[in-house]
Amino acid sequence: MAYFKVEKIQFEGPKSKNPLAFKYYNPDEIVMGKTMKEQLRFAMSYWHTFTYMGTDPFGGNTMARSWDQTSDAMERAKERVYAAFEFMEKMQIPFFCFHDADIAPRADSLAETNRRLDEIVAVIKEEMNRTGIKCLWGTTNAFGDEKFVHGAGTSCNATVFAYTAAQIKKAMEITKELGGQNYVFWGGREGYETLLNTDTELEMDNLARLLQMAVDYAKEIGFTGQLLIEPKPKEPTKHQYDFDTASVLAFLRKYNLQDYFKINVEANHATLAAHTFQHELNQCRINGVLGSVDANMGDPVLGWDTDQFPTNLYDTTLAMYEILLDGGFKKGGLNFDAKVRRASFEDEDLFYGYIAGMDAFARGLKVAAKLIEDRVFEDFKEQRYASYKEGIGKDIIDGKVGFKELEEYAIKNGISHNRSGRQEMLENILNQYIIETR
Ligand code: XUL
Ligand code: CO
Repeated sequence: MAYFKVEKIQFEGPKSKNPLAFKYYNPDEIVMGKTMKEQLRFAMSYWHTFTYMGTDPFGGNTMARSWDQTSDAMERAKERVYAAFEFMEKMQIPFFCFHDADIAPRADSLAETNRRLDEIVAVIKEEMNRTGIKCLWGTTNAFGDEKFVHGAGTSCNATVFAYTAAQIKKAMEITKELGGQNYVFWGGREGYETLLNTDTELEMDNLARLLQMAVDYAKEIGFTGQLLIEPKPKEPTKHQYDFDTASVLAFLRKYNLQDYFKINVEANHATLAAHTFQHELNQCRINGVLGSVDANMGDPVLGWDTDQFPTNLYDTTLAMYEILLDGGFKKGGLNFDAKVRRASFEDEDLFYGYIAGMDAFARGLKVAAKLIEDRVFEDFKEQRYASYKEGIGKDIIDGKVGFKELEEYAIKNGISHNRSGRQEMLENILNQYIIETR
């Protein structure tokens, strides 16, 4: 049975007026030595695409999905699998990402919840075999349920810590079973509302203990996927421990976990941390921890996690610029952690959302590749930092001088002229590349 009336989305090129076609995403086109499909590694988020029904803090569902009409929860979960794979096939999306709670309904007991997961995982596996669609990453939802009211791994209640560990254990097992290429930790409730009741030291030590157990268990069961941490500064808690890339790196290094984790950068989380998306990717790249990306965007006039489909070409270009400079994705990819607006409640809107995001990143990829090929920023930067290539600058880099020698140098030579940073010129060149790149 088909759940969607829309036919398979095809590449028709930038002149096409067909809203149900790709204008820029041409899966087989080669960009920097790989096909667009291989460079972009698009993934569908199971939660926003197949479990979000349009609720917001002020109102209930607005979306009546054709795959969501059966009253039996397990039957509904199976229909969701079939609808999800039909959608990915029609969208030409090669990967999916999921939380345990997205694929199977929770039961009262953990044992029954796990049994249900196994039943649905078997159906997903069949669909994966039928379609060749793969799992980019799995994760656990240890934030939605009432038991996580004080946190999961950072809960003040040790039995909640134990429950969280059990839930992650199972989620990791099913991610392995599905051939997941990564496993993500987003600490939904790992943060605090007030320091008046919070032992931050114990909570952060416990979070590290939980992650160490995950590392050990991955090794034990032979899960070779990349472990990823997804930073976010706030929402749902006032302060999340995994605030941004820099604080996650400091955390990993403090607890000696830096060899086992990379980062899953989400665009809208960067915005909430008052960083640009490019900043977060850049920090990952220079620290060797660029793992994967949750592709979405926020709204500049709304200060919360709106999870919109990414359509800002500056952001997609500069994101792909950092990703290409990093040598492209290895195990990671671009997961659309994005949802259509509450008022875009028809099934067809899901297609428009994904087409918009995929086209924006395809365009971003091509522009970024051209910028790198032409060494637009590289040549400028090389010249800007040229004073470190010779003379005193080279001595600083080579560690040949200390304060005494530098004082001597400064007294004798003073400083050479500073040169303009040429920001506006570079911004205009960037515009030209975005408009003119073919
Ligand atoms: C929440 C968020 C999550 C994670 C996975 O803001 O981004 O969906 O990506 O738990
Ligand atoms: Co995310």
